[in-house]
Amino acid sequence: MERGSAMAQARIGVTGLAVMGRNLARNLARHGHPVAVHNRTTSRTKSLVEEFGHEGTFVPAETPEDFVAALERPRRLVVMVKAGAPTDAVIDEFAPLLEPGDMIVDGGNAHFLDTRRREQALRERGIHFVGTGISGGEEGALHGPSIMPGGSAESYAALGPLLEDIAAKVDGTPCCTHVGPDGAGHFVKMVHNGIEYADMQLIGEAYDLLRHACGLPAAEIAEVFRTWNDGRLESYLIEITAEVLAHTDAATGRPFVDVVLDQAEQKGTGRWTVQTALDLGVPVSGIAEAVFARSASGHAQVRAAARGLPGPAPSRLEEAAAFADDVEKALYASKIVAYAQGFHQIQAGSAEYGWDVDPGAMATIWRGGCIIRARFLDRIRAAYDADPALTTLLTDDHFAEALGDAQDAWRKVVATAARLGIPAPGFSTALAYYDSLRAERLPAALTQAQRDFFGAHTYRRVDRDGSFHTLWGGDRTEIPG
Ligand code: NBP
Repeated sequence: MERGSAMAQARIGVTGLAVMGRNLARNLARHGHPVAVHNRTTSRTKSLVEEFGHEGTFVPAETPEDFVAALERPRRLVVMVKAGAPTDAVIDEFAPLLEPGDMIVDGGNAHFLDTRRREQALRERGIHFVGTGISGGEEGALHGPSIMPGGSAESYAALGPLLEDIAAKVDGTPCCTHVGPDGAGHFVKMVHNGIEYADMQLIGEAYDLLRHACGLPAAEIAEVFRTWNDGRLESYLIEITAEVLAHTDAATGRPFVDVVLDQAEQKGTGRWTVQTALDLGVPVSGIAEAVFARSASGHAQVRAAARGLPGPAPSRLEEAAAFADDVEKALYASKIVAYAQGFHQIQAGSAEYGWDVDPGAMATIWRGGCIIRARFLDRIRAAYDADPALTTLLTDDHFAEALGDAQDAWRKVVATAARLGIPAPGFSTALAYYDSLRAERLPAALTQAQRDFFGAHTYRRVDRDGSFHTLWGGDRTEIPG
């Protein structure tokens, strides 16, 4: 008898039953998929089955051997443990128990280069390794996340239907699709998180400007965000911003936002996005500013040392309602830039690693389940539907028109922030990126000339092919480079 065939009763298994794994297993069970459950510390497995056993068919396993034996073939084994060394430890533990054709699905937040390494090692043993981005936090895992699986097409054929079944749905379309081979899923999830950083930073700046340029109280700004959420900015992040700003701290009676320490933390996926973008040479300045803004907020000592530095005399804008409209436009325009940069990075990563990622499909699966879910993503999908080879989202008809409409307000907001001494790095860098791409000529020409001057790095000319060097230390004649 084949190993495990007598006991194989689960369609899929989840090992690692902390918040994410537990909820993912429940989601699978609720959708009628018998699910084997396992955790290094057995008490988590027991409590899951005790508390939620009535929700579906759970097959608890105490040992890795029992867990693997409980899975029907080809085995689908989902790993939901801490990213990094724990994921390698779990793979090393389970891989020897598997057979060719089986699948290990890593649903943790792995770095895509780790996923590439693991996929290659397991492929040599005939095991499919499916690095899968999962977004939406613990609520998403339970009620329907956005799922970004990488790996082989063969593994997606066996796994995709289950994942699509438990993913969020928008207009009946699952927020899950095969992203591409090896690290593609985790790469796209990483950029998703980077975009999330940028989106949150822009929202933070919008709030800060309304608060300090106009002097609006938090509760009134909550109303502004509620109104925005009825329009083109409709999104989960705008919605929760209104909720947070309307919330009063029970202990002090103050706006909740005023009692939270203003030092943002990060788990690292934003930083990975920027590091990877640097390697790929893609300017994701909106994401980078967002990551740096969080870093700057956390440097309490440096901030304390600099606090007394001079700034402009305090003043307030009189026309709060008109300025709020300008901020809405600046926010929409800056958001277009942040997404354009993120999608540029996805296309660059896809080209570098040969993944053939479909950007329109990524916009489609981010419409629900994940933190950046938004009406806006329908627009991005439409842009790629209209032109699958679109070079930059900025030139899509809808976005180009929105940027054009916004630009006066956008410039006014950035200028106002500078004049009043209110930091708005996200709005500013987005506008600078927009103007950089629009520019007929960039000072990069001067940069290149300087590089040739001090390092003989050569330059190309606007009027002739080839590369050239000027003899700066000599008679300044030009020679071929
Ligand atoms: P954690 O990231 O807190 O990891 C805890 C789990 O890892 C427990 O099941 C723990 O087992 C297990 N584990 C560790 Br730690 N070391 C292990 C080892 N050497 N061998 C076996 N198991 C080990 O759990 P989480 O917050 O549920 O997240 C799971 C994954 O999902 C992570 O990669 C995370 O980045 C990702 N993710 C999380 C979220 C979120 O909102 N939390 C969202 C999206 C993705 P134990 O019980 O025996 O200690």
